Amino acid sequence: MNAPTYSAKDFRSDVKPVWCPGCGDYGVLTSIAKAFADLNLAPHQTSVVSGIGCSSRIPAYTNTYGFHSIHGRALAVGAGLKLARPDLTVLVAGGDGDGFSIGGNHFIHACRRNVDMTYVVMDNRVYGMTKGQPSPTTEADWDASAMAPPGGTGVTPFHPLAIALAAGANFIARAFSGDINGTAALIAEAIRYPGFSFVAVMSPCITFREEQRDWKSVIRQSGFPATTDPAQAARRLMTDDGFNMGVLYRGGRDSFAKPRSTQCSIADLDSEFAV
Ligand SMILES: Cc1ncc(C[n+]2csc(CCOP(=O)(O)OP(=O)(O)O)c2C)c(N)n1
Ligand code: SF4
Repeated sequence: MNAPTYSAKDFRSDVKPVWCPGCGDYGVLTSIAKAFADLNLAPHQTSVVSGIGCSSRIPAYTNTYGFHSIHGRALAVGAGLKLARPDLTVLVAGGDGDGFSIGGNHFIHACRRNVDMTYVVMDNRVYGMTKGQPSPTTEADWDASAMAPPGGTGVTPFHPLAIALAAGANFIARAFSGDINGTAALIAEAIRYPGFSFVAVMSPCITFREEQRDWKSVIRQSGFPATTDPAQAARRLMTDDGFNMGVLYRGGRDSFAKPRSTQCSIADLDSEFAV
């Protein structure tokens, strides 16, 4: 008998998203489902783990194993899941607030540790769920929300791709939520790539950052092929206007594997807790 093949809709749950109509996260949800299907995975071979935020609602909308965890801790949960179930495809997803603010330290160390999983960040440069506060990726002079200080925060934005590169991520790409097929292809490649893969998706919050609707007219495919040289990747990032989509960097590090001495079976665990 032939192995069953699944379509993107098999990776969608019947829970209807509560996102605002037009939110970029719809496109990312579709791309994730398409990537799983294109990789010929089955729902029981996949998992989606998130933190808290509008974007972090995504496990409810996927038909995979899922864990809607706590704010900023999705990568720790995802790493634990991957180490316990190395056979499972682990995709961690969330927003820029969740991943780079409260979760910033986990982000750095997930890149450094290089567990084989994929991190998809829907970056809208704002805290959408809590109604429009500036996030670590918000432009320093953005003050269009009642939640932002007059004149903006005045603080230089965090550069997630540069931080990922410096901290040791093995695969780094930038995508745009409006390009569903392109984003799905980048996510599929990130999943296939060994080690910690980071896909930064520009995903507009049309409610608190209405001007992000214009992203679709300024994004472009990067004219450069991906590089395996971190110094070249760094130069490109530092001279980039932030609108080049595609794979930036493919590294050569081995994925983190749990040392054999720390591996144990369910029976070993059972015996430890026996009274
Ligand atoms: C410990 C903790 N602190 C603060 C919050 C409030 N909170 C919920 S979501 C969120 C930010 C979400 O922003 P982001 O991750 O960018 O997601 P978006 O809603 O924009 O998709 C914050 C600060 C919380 N839930 N838990
Ligand atoms: S508030 Fe923004 S991020 Fe949240 S669902 Fe609405 S458009 Fe999307």
